[in-house]
Amino acid sequence: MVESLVDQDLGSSEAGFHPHTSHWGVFSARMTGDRLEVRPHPGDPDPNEILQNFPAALRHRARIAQPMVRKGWLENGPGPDSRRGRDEFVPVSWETALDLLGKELLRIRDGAGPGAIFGGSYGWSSAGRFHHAQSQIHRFLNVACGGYVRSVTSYSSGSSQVLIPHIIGDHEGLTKRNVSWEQIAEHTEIVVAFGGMALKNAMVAGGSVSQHVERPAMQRAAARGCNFVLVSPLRSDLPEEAMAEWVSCTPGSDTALMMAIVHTLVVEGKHDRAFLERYTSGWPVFERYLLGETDGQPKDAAWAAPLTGVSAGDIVALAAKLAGKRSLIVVSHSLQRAEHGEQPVWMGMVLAAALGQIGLPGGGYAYALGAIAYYGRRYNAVPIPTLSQGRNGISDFIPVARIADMLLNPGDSYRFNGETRQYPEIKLVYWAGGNPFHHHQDLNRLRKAFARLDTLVVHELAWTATARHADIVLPCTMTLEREDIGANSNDPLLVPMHPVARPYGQARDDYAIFADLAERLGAREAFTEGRTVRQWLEHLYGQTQAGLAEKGLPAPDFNEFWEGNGLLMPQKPDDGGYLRAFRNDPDANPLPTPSGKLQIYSETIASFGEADCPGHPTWLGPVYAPTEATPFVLISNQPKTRLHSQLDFGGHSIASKHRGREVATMHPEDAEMRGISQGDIIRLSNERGACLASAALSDSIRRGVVQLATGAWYDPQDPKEEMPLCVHGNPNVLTRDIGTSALAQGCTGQLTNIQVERFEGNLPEIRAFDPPV
Ligand SMILES: Nc1nc2c(c(=O)[nH]1)N[C@H]1C(S)=C(S)[C@@H](COP(=O)(O)OP(=O)(O)OC[C@H]3O[C@@H](n4cnc5c(=O)[nH]c(N)nc54)[C@H](O)[C@@H]3O)O[C@H]1N2
Ligand SMILES: Nc1nc2c(c(=O)[nH]1)N[C@H]1C(S)=C(S)[C@@H](COP(=O)(O)OP(=O)(O)OC[C@H]3O[C@@H](n4cnc5c(=O)[nH]c(N)nc54)[C@H](O)[C@@H]3O)O[C@H]1N2
Ligand SMILES: [Mo]
Repeated sequence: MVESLVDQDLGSSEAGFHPHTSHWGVFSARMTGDRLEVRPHPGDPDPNEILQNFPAALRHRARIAQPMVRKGWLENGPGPDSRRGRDEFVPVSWETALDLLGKELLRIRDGAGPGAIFGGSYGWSSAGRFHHAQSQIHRFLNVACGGYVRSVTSYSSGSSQVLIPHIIGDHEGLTKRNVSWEQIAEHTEIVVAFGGMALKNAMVAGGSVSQHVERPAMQRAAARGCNFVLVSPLRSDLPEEAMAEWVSCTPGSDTALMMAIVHTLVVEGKHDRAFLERYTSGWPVFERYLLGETDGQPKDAAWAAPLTGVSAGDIVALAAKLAGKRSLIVVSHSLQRAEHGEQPVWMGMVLAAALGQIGLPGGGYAYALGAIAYYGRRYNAVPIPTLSQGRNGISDFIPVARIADMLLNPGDSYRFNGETRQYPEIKLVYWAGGNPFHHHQDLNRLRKAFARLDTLVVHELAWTATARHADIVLPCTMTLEREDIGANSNDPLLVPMHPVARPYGQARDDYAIFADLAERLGAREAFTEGRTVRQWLEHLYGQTQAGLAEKGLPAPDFNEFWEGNGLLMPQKPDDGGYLRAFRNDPDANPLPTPSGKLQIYSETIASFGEADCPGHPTWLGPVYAPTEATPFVLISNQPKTRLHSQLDFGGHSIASKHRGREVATMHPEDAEMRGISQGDIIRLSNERGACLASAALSDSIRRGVVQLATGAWYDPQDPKEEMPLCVHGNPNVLTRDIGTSALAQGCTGQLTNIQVERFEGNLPEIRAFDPPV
């Protein structure tokens, strides 16, 4: 299905257009005076509109023009300070900024030691294999500071990354080399997508993507007669092309729904006993639980109906539709980004195992398919360019979403993946390429955590709330202002990324900033290895070139690649990966789990003794049941018109707002009861905070649910207050900062409970995109 791109032109041959790429697709761009034009790759069957955030963003006033130091830090030096995020900034020269920061890094490195530096720096930054901010900052901290406390797992898949190795095996293999879109188009008879496969999400891929194939693949499958069933509180989680049946469920209830489907299969004798016997371990223990033999509660359709909001009849009918078919169970990342998020991921595997299709073409379990464009594709057969990060002298880490806990509770112990660990004492946090005021939960708590630091350093291209909370803000270039190589291990096109515009103001590349800082720490040569940016690109390209040569394929030299329209890399066959191999011969190809099989029961997890993640999938009760004070469940999912918070000031993102606010969707009947009309400004609140949004009414959302995408920049009405109102619509002022469970400690940002009312006051101004004083 992925057709050849060799003959396709990136559009760069037309006067002034330069090839480039992004998380949103390959494109070419042209600057005429101050006007930027962006054109998607002509070979992309379904280009992503997010690309259209670039033109207005490139020279927007939200960009950072020069280095800045927070006034309080400049006057009083490093130290805990509750003025962070409330203080003024003083513009300084690069020389001064780097001298101050160099001195501060030396003070920490040679005093408290690199174990007092948190360099996790989580975030998506921008595409490009060399100017990849995470690689740059980690390499710098390793080479020049002796290391840093890092973070493990991700906000995306914090609980599945810990769970899956215990029960299935390799997480990367499960998501990236398993059931493909090509297989679905050809073979699948029924797809049940828990949390959906929304095109808004599938259109994004970290690094680069040259073809958006999801829509045509679903269209082809549906035209062939494949049945799509969407289980979600939002109808838009599958595209129209899938012609899906919509099962509207209560948020956080999927585990119960899956259990009831399996219960129905078992009592009707329609589960695949031969598969369970041969390929899984622990089914008998789970079956006793399922049938109610261990706790007196059969997990049948009548039990699940009130929990899920799906009628018992519909559950039984869904089980009947699945039995005996080439079925595919999809569980989205979002389901595990909530309290007890391990359970639906585990139970999804059990459901797929009970249906017996795992390992067959187009069948089985495709965790996270459709969440990102690098899932469900073919893998490249040659390595893509990768910058070495060096060796980290510090072994300590935290699960990524525990950052505020760490800063607020140094020395406290916590559980993670069967271990009892201790939070380190951090003095300095260094961020490049991420936005914790986008990604983290309970932002008022995060502000308190950041107030504890001696120093917060941020490299940013724009005045995000994270930059506004920093002590030292260093302006960096945006991707269009530098040269790089774009690639993704699941996309065949290697892209020469030509610069399109000059750096904004005094902005510099992260690499150049780190090189000059490394000099102040006596490590310039070790950091740069004496290479210019162009020499690094040639060096990194050499990894792919060598891979091609090794396979006896044409391996153009760097200049030829650089002047060309993208290099097509060979890909591995669409072979179903390790699950297919396991199915074909489980003795020769056991899974990398303790039993070598799918673990329906895990002795290892049971031995950890965590009440919130027992040894087999368990219904742990509703977490997000409405209360009188907070009668709604808020879904804060990924935004359609941008990637996270990136370029929220771009044209496409701004156009999706109403009266300057982010739009929140709710059911017309819920709105009516509260006197809310389409376009009204509403106030969303709970015990942790409050924000404004603009109301959109739709019957494509379940009653009792409100949806507000992430990514509107945090905009406190009065930053001096302890719990300021965010006037723009950042849902993370509402979400709870708690781990999924003691097993995985994943992010739980997707769901929370809230109150909603019409906002009656004078509408406050949006200042998120104005540079600070
Ligand atoms: N409530 C809630 N919260 C969530 C989620 C949710 O579902 N609900 N989802 C979570 C998920 S899955 C994720 S992955 C996270 C995402 O969280 P992040 O990845 O932190 O979000 P981004 O907005 O992509 O942040 C990237 C930042 O890097 C900057 N940047 C871009 N290019 C460069 C560069 O070259 N150099 C430097 N120094 N900076 C650059 C951008 O301006 C931007 O501010 O959010 C999580 N947060
Ligand atoms: N346009 C765009 N695309 C993106 C991103 C972006 O920021 N913008 N971010 C990318 C990243 S980093 C990631 S990790 C992926 C994230 O991929 P996901 O986590 O899968 O994406 P979300 O949009 O957060 O959630 C998908 C849907 O799950 C549904 N949902 C929420 N809770 C429940 C529940 O309890 N049960 C059921 N059945 N459904 C539920 C919501 O309706 C939501 O629309 O997306 C990627 N794609
Ligand atoms: Mo993510």
